[in-house]
Amino acid sequence: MAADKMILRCPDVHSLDFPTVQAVLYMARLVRERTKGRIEIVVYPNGALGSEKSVVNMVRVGALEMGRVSLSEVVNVYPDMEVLSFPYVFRDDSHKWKVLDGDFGRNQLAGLAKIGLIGLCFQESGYRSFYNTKRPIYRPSDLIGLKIRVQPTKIMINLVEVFGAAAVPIDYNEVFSALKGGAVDGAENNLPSYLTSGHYQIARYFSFDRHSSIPEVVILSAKIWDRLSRSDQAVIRNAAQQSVAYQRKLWERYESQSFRALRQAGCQFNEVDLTAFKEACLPFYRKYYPQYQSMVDRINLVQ
Ligand code: GTR
Repeated sequence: MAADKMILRCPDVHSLDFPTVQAVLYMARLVRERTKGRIEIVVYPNGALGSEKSVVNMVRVGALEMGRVSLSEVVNVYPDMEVLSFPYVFRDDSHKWKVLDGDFGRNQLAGLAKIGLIGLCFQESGYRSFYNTKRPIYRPSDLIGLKIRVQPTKIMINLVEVFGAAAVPIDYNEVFSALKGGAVDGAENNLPSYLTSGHYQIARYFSFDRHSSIPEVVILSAKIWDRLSRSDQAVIRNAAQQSVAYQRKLWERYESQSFRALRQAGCQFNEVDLTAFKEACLPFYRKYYPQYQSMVDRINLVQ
């Protein structure tokens, strides 16, 4: 038994109670049961195994078996997926999940094989909005002069610059001290991350512009995958698939609990002029259209 036991380590930058982590734990339970303990997925929360960038690289070369990362980190090595991180690319949640669960999303995950990754599933990550230490943001021009931390990707840098702020790419685990020390004035993320990272303690203004909804991705090393039997591969795929609905439900609850906690903590929330934000994205789309127009059209066609 011990001889063919396999441990699949799966790091996550979030804490144990976060929906991304809980969903992988759920998946781990299913895999353990269905392989009678032969395959064990072990979760490493709180960024214990390094930045998302290094996780993606390690999983690609097989130095690490799995990872739960933001799609933003994957597009750094697989730009084909960039379109899913475009601003306002989804009409609403239902459109987003039709795209991700449908042919489009399935093909995107399958494409990851080209870079040595098995894309197991997407996860919900809500909407990213701006928060900062200085003032409420109502329209993009309110961002002018602010230094905003972004995920280290071309897309996020371009987007924040199009809105008029200065983009400062840094790894997630360094943002708290960058905010505290004043190296950045703000950042952008979903409500649960704003809460659990502690950023809300320093950046008190959260403005709901909901510019992007960048899915999370669960990846597994193709090098490890090739060593698994077909039936073990099927067990893992099915468990990942089953964890998706579970994670989405957890997300919904966790997001509203986070909102309540943040309001109680005295953070200031405001809605924005959405039309102004969407209009400000036109130069962004003009820049990326030559490469991505057909993909954007395919996403728009999903009903
Ligand atoms: C969160 C995401 C993390 C990380 C973080 C970031 O929403 O869940 O995986 O990518 O954003 O901004 O770096």
